[in-house]
Amino acid sequence: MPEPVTPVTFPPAFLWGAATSAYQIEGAVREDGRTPSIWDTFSHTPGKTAGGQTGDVAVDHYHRYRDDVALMADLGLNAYRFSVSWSRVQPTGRGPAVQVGLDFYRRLVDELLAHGIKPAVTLYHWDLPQELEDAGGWPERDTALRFAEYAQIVGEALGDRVENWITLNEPWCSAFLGYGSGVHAPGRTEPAATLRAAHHLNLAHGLGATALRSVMPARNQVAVSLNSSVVRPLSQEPADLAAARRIDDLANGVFHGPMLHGAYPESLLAATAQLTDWSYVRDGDLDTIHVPLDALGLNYYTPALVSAASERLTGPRADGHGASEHSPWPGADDVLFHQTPGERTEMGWTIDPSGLHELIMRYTREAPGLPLYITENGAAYDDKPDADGQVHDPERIAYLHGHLAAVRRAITDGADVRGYYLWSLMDNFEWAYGYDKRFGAVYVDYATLERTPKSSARWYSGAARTGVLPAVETA
Ligand code: IFM
Repeated sequence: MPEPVTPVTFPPAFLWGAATSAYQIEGAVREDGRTPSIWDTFSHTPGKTAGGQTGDVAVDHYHRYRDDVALMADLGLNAYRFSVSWSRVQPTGRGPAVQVGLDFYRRLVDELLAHGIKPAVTLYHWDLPQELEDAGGWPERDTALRFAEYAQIVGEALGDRVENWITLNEPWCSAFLGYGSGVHAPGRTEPAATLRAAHHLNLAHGLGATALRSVMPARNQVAVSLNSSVVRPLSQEPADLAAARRIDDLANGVFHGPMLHGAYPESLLAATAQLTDWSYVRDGDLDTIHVPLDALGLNYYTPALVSAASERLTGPRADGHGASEHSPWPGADDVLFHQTPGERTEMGWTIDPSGLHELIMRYTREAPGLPLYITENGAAYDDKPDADGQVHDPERIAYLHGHLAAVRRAITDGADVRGYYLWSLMDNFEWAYGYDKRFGAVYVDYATLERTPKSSARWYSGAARTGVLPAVETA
């Protein structure tokens, strides 16, 4: 159903934010005691990222954070979601914190608050300290225990001034792309380790949430951000429905099962039984993971369309998660991914705001009463400045309008969505794709690091200032 084009008005307390993550924007990777994370190692390994690009400098936010906060304030944003670099505050992933590392985040938070911008801190956005990967990484239980210690350190440092907390960002990517297809750091391709990693990420979430609460004021909200997929079957044939169910378990149920319901889906355990016996799920783990949440973060870009294949598939999948000979979907070697029809962004991802509405309504049913935030949504385009130095990105404006209208429609339909964080505030390091995929509302000239708000930033600013979506020009 096309989204409405007439004025769309949001509730007065709605958060209008933008999101980023540490490795994608900070740079300064060797400063103030920071040690390498798995993304430093991965991006410096030949052949792992486009053109060998790294986050060494990124957009130098570590030194330019004051300007970046001023930019957000100029745009009228009232919320900002960023992540903390674990390697900056606890360089070996264990032991005492480095105060100078924490001080950077204290200064950033103070700057945000001084400009009336509500910070939301993500503790883990994929950048595990390399020493912890050397000790086995997320497939090892100890990594979850280390995460709890780190969560407590950051909670103690910032809990007095930050109310909104997110334990993990998109644990699916950490586990399934990091240890399954290997297109993300640490680049391992081990199906059984993928599922072990998923469990220990879940455990880290539960332990981390509890650690945060032990040191923070009770008013603070603890959440997790899931890139839950909207998985659609190609047909209503039983085999295609079963294929969609399998991918739904691997994309969604593996995380929301234990987090929201205290159990892994039986169908997931059955489908992966050839690969793992799940014996690393110890007594008490599911209770730990099933810690009550104060909110749920949903990240949405595009839906998935799948069908059953008549035979076992090998080689790259067209599932939108990068090219690898290794599937990120353990136990689903007979599921085919299809390109959904419609216009696509520069990532090749089909634009479908109805998927965001569907996702929000699903979690409204899956977690009744839990406030929801859209913690990421946005689009990459091949943006370039015009002769006048301005960057016009009408496609991004249309994307944002369509998706925000879908959010509003979900609110009308009974969903409790409290805020929206555009991905991303500014162009940045798009992981294995390097710097060519520009997701920012603010254009970054990578030669000078100069920031220029795109026309979408001004459009979004209008929405943030008024709570009403500005009209979209149609060609
Ligand atoms: O850039 C990423 C972000 O780090 C996590 N979610 C998806 C974005 C776009 O790919």
